[in-house]
Amino acid sequence: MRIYDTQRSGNAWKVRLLASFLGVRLKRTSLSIDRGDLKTDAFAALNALRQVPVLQLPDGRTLSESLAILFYLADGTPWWPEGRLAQAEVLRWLSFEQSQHMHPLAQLRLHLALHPDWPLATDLLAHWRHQADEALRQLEAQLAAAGESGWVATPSHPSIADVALYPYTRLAAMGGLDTGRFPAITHWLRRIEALPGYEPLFPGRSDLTESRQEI
Ligand SMILES: N[C@@H](CCC(=O)N[C@@H](CS)C(=O)NCC(=O)O)C(=O)O
Repeated sequence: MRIYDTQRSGNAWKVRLLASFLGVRLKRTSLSIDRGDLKTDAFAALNALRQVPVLQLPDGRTLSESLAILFYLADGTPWWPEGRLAQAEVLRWLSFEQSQHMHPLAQLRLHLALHPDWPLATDLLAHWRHQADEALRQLEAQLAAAGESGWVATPSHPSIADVALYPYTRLAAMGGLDTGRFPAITHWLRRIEALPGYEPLFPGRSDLTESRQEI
């Protein structure tokens, strides 16, 4: 299987991270938003929304949307729990990630760290900060309730909800948000990074996780 990504995409990092935890080798085609690679007709043929990540199956079919790809890779493994209620709980937190968490955190990182030159209304920044803080508070409360050994949506083995929520939480500081205020989040980030197979945003280069540049 092949992943189409960009080097700094948090949504694509979710997919590479899970593949790495599962020991699934993905071939990689890294595109560049700055170079305009996502605007080409060739890329639109892979994903009409012109967004990464895209997973290409060995027979050429493609799948977009990070959470759909996480499910595709995780089904039949411990990262997708058994039982209708446990699965629904994971879906609840995946929905939270897309509707409350990812957008404000990703936009703050994009505008404050990756493209500070892009024009932006200041009230939008304040709006995203408020939303991102609220999302982090919700995540903190959930992790505190889950206890030292619990995970976002599951009690004993991490699920794709942890993988989905990890990248933009880990990258929050680039958007001016201090996750050190949240002890349960801080503990959870460390536990994820200690799991066998953990792969940083820039593979083999943990020092570049908060890089503002493509390399
Ligand atoms: N809901 C999508 C969001 C994907 C997304 O926003 N991808 C960004 C990179 S992190 C992208 O391709 N941005 C380019 C654009 O929208 O023009 C997912 O979860 O995969």
